[in-house]
Amino acid sequence: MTHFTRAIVRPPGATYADGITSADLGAPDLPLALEQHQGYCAALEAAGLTLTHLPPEDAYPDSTFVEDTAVLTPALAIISHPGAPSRQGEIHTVRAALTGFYPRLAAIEPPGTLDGGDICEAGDHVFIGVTARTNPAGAAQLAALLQGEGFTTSLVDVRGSTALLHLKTGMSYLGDRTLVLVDELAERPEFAGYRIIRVPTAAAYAANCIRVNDAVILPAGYPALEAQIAALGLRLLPVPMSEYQKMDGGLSCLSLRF
Ligand code: CIR
Repeated sequence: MTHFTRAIVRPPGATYADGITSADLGAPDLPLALEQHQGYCAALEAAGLTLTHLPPEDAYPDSTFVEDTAVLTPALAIISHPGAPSRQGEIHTVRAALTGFYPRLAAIEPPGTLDGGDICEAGDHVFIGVTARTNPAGAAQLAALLQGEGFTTSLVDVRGSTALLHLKTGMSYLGDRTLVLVDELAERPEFAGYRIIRVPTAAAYAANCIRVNDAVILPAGYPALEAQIAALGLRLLPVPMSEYQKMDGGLSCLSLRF
């Protein structure tokens, strides 16, 4: 498992409630979202990371979801071309921040589109989701770049799903060939041979969690999943995420970890 030392984060801005959402959970409360963002940052720091805080960008209501703007490997940063036109301008400040850490950068180019939330790194293998946001051309460009960095890749086409905005909306990799999967993904042949922690539909939001060094950061309020993760010997760092769930945001998408 990659040892992470850093993460890039960006708090939601004043226009946060204008972002894209399909969740029917009401408008987000910005002060509470900012408080939850601080809790999320504290969890990343508790897992050992040093944070780079980008300033809010009100021109891009969804720009707090920085994970969608890049795919990071140990030696190469790949800037995405987000699938939602309203999000494509988010990449510029992220690229500028990554330039300070990565001597080598690449980019997904149109007509390819790709959101980082569709990319699930599982050790030397990377699952690339094909969704409404990541098209086959973007997936193919990323696969070629990752193969050049020594990764194997496979595509997971979830365009038939109404519940999964991104592939990682429904899955996470915890290390040691262990995946957290929502019911809908649990039987897919792409994941045969992995140890699977299956998350029932009622707890589906928690399937998007992140392994960071010896810890797992996961949405607060899912005790059954916490118990299964604790049984793996991993430290639990639960964080409240309600104001991000309202905007279709998974926990992973609030940071770029490297
Ligand atoms: C969007 O629809 O693009 C944002 N409202 C949510 C993006 C969440 N990203 C993620 O889970 N990787």
